[in-house]
Amino acid sequence: MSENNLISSNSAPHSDVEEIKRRSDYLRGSLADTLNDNITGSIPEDDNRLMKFHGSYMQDDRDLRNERNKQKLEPAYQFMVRVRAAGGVVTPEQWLMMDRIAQQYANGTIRLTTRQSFQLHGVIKWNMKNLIKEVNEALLSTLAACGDVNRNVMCNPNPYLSEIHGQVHEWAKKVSAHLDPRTRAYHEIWLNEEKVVDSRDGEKQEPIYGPVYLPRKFKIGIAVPPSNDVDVFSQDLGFIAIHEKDQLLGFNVAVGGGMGMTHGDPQTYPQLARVIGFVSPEQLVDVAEKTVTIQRDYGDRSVRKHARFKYTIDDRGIEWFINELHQRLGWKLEEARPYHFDHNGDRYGWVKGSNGKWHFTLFIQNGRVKDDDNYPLMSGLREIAKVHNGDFRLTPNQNLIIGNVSSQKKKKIEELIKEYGLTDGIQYSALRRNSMACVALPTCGLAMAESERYLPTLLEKIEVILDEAGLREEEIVIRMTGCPNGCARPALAELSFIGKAPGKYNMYLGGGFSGNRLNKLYRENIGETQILEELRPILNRYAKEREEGEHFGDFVIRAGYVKKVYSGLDFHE
Ligand code: SRM
Ligand code: SF4
Repeated sequence: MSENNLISSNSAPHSDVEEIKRRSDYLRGSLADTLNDNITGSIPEDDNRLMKFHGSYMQDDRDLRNERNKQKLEPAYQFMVRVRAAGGVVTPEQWLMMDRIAQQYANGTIRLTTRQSFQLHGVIKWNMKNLIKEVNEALLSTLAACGDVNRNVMCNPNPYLSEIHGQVHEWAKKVSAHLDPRTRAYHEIWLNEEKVVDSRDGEKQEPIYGPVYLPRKFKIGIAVPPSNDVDVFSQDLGFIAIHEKDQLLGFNVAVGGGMGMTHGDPQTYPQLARVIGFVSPEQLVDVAEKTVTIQRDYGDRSVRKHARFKYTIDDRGIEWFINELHQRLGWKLEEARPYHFDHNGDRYGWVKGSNGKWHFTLFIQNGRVKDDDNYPLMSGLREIAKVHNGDFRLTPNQNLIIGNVSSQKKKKIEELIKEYGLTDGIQYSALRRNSMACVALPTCGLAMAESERYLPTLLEKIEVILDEAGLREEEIVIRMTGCPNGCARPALAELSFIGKAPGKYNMYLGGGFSGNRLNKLYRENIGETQILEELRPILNRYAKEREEGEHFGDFVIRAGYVKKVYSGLDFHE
């Protein structure tokens, strides 16, 4: 790789983070030493930046922040750890390991994320090394779960088309492994590996990323139509599997999606990925690598807010990108093939896959796996993992599939589901079954408002309106985030709430039911009373005036509440 390739085409001074990465010697920094420092539970800012590449963030418990401040104590520092597996597929043994380390080193809960990973919260610095070692011993990893690299590769966990899913999942794993950072820093710091590589040999250390990695995070997801559960249009690079009669033909390629924005800054916006062509399965890894290198070389390294791939594409134009990609590949993408998405949510309960195995999709409210007095979810899953010999699949909607259950084991697993009262969400409204909320308070340092802890309460109140209107079984996609970074992909929901300040949200309407259209701001900075006042007449009108099969997101556009948005460039207009 030439040195030129590693330098952003942007001539503005690079951000501080670029300097930290460059100085870090391929993500080593002084992490090994600061982890051993017994004086404070925190780590310095430079190391915290690098820590993200190793899959962890330093946080503090925001519920305790003011009180500790008053008492002149340092914040209650703790770490969030993200554990990833391409497509979110893990074995029962890996599930049991996650369960054990959640109890031993974290806050006793597991968070299933919107990118099919696990998160643990509340880990203290001195437990980090053991935790990461145990994750790796179970053949999972935290490397590149965060940071300016390719993140967890998402893949449709579809139990309906198990043959195709199996094949597509294999490709997701290949893309993921190909784009893993190659630095041995991770193994040295966490797994006590001796440093043997000469750090000056950049080609060996990071053949794809180079010494400064990417300008920003990069995300890849693979959808298997008719399900768009991975929200393929929200990905930096999305692949849409094209299949015919259980035969995988290849993938359409979509580029330049993303969700993050900043309130009040029209230079930032959510964007939909655009489909640019078709490739065969064997060409997939090459396309992913070349796309990543284009973003490595042309992404903005001076302004981090503007450093995502969607801005590189929007600034230079999609034609520029296609030409650059063709040049680097040395061959051309074929014309995109027809496909159709029906929905981006999960389908719950038992289903028999085409491989004869059974799959049960459980509803997990906002992805939080824990034991409550009247809902022992975590214990139930632990007991299932002890007898299960198939897999567990984390869905992109924060739910969980007990996958590949053999006919012999089905009865036992059904008994355990019943014994622990585990639910496919049937007793809830279809709105709740199609809901997602990001983590937000108390752990997320960027949260402006509650999300995971508040959405269930808001849903109860909206459900009263739904019941009155006869809409309880109407599937409506609702998402909430505590800030505009968009971790629950709110810009793609038919109805969404994005935190503005404590107790205040911006309300958006009009996203496409299959995740193919952005929503639009409807009301700004409103609290619960106004949210319910605004929603009641809209839902009542929807109940009375909707056409056969018309989704809520389409109705609010037809009824004139908001305009259609198919490009992020129109999001703020
Ligand atoms: Fe996210 C940052 C949680 C999926 C866009 N995200 C964060 C941090 C790490 C906060 C921070 O930087 O201090 C959050 C940790 C909170 C906590 O306490 O756990 C956080 N993001 C999450 C998760 C756990 C939300 C969830 O409830 O599931 C998801 C973990 C995914 C994973 O397993 O890898 C998560 N984040 C997403 C998604 C959705 C997706 O990837 O499909 C997005 C929008 C898609 C995109 O990237 O465009 C997303 N997170 C962001 C951003 C905005 C990036 C940008 O373009 O500006 C930030 C802020 C940042 O990076 O500076 C962020
Ligand atoms: Fe935190 Fe904002 Fe992401 Fe929610 S959307 S987890 S508040 S960064």
